[in-house]
Amino acid sequence: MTISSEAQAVVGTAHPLDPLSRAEISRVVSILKEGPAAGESFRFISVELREPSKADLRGGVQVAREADAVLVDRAQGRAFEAVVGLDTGTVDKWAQLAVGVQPPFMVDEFAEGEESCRKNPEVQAALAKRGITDMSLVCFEPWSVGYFGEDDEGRRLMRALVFVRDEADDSPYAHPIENFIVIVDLNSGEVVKLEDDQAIPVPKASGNYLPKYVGPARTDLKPIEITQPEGASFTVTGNHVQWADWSFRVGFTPREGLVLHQLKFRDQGVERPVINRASLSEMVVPYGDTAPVQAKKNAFDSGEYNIGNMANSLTLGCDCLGEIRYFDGHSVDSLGNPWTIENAICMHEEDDSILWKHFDFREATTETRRSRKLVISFIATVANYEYAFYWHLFLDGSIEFLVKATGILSTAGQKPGEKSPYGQSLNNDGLYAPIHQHMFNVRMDFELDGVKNAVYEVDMEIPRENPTHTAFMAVDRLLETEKAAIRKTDSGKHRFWKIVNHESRNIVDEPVAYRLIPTDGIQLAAGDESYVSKRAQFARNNLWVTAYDRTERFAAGEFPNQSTGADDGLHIWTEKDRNIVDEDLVVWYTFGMHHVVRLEDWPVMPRQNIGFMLEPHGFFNQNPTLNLPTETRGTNGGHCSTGNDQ
Ligand code: ABN
Ligand code: CU
Repeated sequence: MTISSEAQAVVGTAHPLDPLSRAEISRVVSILKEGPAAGESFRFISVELREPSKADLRGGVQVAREADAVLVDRAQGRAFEAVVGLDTGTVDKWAQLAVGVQPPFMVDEFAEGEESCRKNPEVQAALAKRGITDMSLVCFEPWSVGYFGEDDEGRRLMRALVFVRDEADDSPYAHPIENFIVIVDLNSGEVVKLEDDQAIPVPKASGNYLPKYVGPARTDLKPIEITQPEGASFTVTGNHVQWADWSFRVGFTPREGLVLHQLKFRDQGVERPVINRASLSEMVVPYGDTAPVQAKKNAFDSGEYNIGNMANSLTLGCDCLGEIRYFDGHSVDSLGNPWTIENAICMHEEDDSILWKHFDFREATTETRRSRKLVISFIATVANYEYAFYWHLFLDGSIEFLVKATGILSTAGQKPGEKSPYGQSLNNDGLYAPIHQHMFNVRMDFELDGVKNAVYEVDMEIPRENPTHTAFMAVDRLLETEKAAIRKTDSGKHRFWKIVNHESRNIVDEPVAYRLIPTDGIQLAAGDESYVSKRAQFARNNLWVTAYDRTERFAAGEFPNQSTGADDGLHIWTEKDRNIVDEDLVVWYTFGMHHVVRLEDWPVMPRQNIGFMLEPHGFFNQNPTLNLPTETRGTNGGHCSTGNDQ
């Protein structure tokens, strides 16, 4: 029997990497409210596990259970960071952050900010002038104000994009009210500014996708049922998962959502560490359109909104199919109440076609082995878009990180008859969707066969001596320091990167390695002089490698909301140019989707896949999957080995 993580925490048996339980979150909140956060004006941004140091974890000592908390005092308009000891019941750190540091939005602020706009008489009057009077149908979409060189006077600001619906479940994104922006101070609820410029007609045509608008569903698709009569092949003990040769711990944070800890592969009976910690570290979605409202759209969906808090409760047969194991995500609302996203993470096995095959044409024998993957995923809704994040673990030691982008385009209005060069017209009624990019950064604390690793860039080269004109080779170049390891993809050179352990050698006396296959390795299109590029420097390049520092967690820095980009993030840390050869290092990969919108993305976007692969590259001495069973439940007598004695 497995017991819930909450029960474990209460009886004091939580693993040091288990996320805080609801009971622990409540305890942290009480300790803070009885201490420095006593005033009514304090609001909670996040309460999460303060992960123990690697040294403590490795030392196997009894590790103190600690929490990191971030708060805002609305009265002072200042943010605070706290460290709370759960065993001691003490506030071990209480620090006021610099003026202007704005932690991510709290979920409650979305509704509060929208309400502030809706009830504001000036906003109502301005909308009435545009012929819009039913405020219940108006949507104020709570974007962060970002940073565009203006002095925000330390205020916590929301920049609401405005849409209007025909009825409650009409899609608002079909009806943008262009050139109309409301800026709200989220601490005071005050409307600070109304940008009410050139009115253009609100596009009227609907963009609905609900069954009631679409009509009867097709009936020709027969059911597909996934059954595992003997159950799933994984075992789950608390947050620890063992599946085939893989083992890991499942984590969840408000900022990152799903986290994988201590990912290991059992090779010939030996547990070999691969990655100590892996998660989505940041995202940015900059728009390329220069129209006044559009040019300021650049959402840092992790750092501005805490994408883990946006996780959906997943449902069987819709989000995930098969023999599912769910994990809940625990967070906190702004008043300090523990809040559970049930079934925030889903885990299941999927068939994955063939893994390997050979037909011996001389002997007329065939050997085929099926591939399967373990899928560990969560799906976040960040206002208009959905992002489904998947870690796929394969039997041969490969790992895939996959993002499916779906949901609804962020739209704009243009004068009827006009066609913006910066976007795709979606109808003939003034609706268009500007070009943009979805940029992701994944942080991977590699520990390939141990803590000390190094990274090589591998390019295809044509040797100068090439008498046959057919020569090409793969050439390794060691990336020695952090600055040298700031790299871009180069498909012309078939570039990839290799993470190695020089101390651990394979059968041919080469360092064992994993390679990072840099698919979707695009770079930020916005110019270096733009504000968004200065804030999202992680997205100017694809590869970054840093010497491990537990405080360096997020690619655009700890608090990117309203930040200038001048103080924190990968571009600042790598200025130190630390040695990264045979060190404890962290690999950061930036990839993305250059979203040239198409008509088919409307009114709801069929998923677009974006991601990258990590593959063993001399990590094993040969294909590690020769021991896969030949038996299947297929129609050929249940064997994928024909003509051979079994
Ligand atoms: N998709 C950008 C966004 C995220 C959260 C809230 C508003 C807008
Ligand atoms: Cu897009």
